[in-house]
Amino acid sequence: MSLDIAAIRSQFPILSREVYGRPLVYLDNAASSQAPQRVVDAIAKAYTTAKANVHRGNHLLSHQATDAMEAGRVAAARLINAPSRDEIIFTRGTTEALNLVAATMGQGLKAGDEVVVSAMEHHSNIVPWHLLSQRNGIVIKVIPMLPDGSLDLDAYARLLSDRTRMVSVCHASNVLGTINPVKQMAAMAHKVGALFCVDGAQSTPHACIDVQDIDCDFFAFSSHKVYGPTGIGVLYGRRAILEQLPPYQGGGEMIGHVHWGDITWADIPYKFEAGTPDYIGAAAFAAAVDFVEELGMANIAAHEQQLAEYARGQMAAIPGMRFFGNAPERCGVISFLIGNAHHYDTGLLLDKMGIAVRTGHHCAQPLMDALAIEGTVRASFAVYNTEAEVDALVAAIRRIAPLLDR
Ligand code: 7TS
Repeated sequence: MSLDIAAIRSQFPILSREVYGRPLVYLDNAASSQAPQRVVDAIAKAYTTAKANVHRGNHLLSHQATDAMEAGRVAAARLINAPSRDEIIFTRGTTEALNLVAATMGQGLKAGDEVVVSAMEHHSNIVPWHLLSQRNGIVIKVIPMLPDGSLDLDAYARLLSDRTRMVSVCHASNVLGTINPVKQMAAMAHKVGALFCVDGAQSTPHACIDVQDIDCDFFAFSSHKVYGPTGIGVLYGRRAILEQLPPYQGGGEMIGHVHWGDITWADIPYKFEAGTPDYIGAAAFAAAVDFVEELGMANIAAHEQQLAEYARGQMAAIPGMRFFGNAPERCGVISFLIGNAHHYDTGLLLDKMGIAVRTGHHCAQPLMDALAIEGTVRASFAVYNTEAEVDALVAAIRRIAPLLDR
């Protein structure tokens, strides 16, 4: 099914705003996508009709707020085909979800145990493991990349051993766009008895996710990149593992009972949700899932893929254009430099022309080291982007290229 992009755009009032007197061309979706009106409405509805703490009030507003949040959990489970809502833990986002995994399963690791990550990880899938290595001496092993920006799976196979306890990799790279073969990689990890965690921050907005098919033990993503509100994200965890893990943080609602010297934990997922959650964010996320389901993720992915291919084709004709990320399987992320022009200068000039892209190391500094660059300019697409916006980007690059120190 081809999508009616004009009708979709009309659901995003922000897309008709201007910046510096020019129409906004928003191509920074890998950082944060925009939210459709129904998400904004869900937030407003919660604030105006049922703002009350969840799971702890015996009054109507609290019941309604609880039901709305739990509907968000059910929607999140559906989005990634989790077997049950109990395996969906609400977090602040992907970062907190990955910290939760490292902090809890890390308690069972000892010096010399190995955790495998990849060369293209976001800092949120590097630093929590680094912190753990400082605490208990685990060893971090890194899967290298091939020249096209895909992972070297032969090297991955060689890294795995009976010392490997965990493999944690991104499903899609936020810089290169590379989509990693996580199903195959999960099977390889499980063969040596390791757990497999997927950072799905960049895949969940652009691909049909099925955690049961991937057969991963953990899967993390952020609502704000999937047309949802900020401040809320998800960690999926396999039930048997979540039930064994210790809690992450302590506080209200994550307990069975608390008496001096005798504390028990709540059942999953609440064991991992200490304190008042972002119940309005969770409720509004259901509206984002509704938006995605109405369009169909396969249709969204097809539109973005087509747009990215069109953009690559148009941009490739610009003299001096350098692309980063040429793996055969990629999502709608294009990282580039114009000759040796600084990414920051390029982004600044594009911004003045109304085009929002991200510049810099994209929180993936080890990847920048591997590419021997400081940063890139990144254009990233969402379902509401159009060929006309790509044309605007290409025209703007052609216009600014002569002004840049290349
Ligand atoms: N993992 C990947 C692959 C990401 O791209 C990001 C955010 C995160 C984890 C962290 O997500 P958060 O919601 O907890 O912050 N990536 C980006 C980006 O590429 N530009 O801004 C944020």
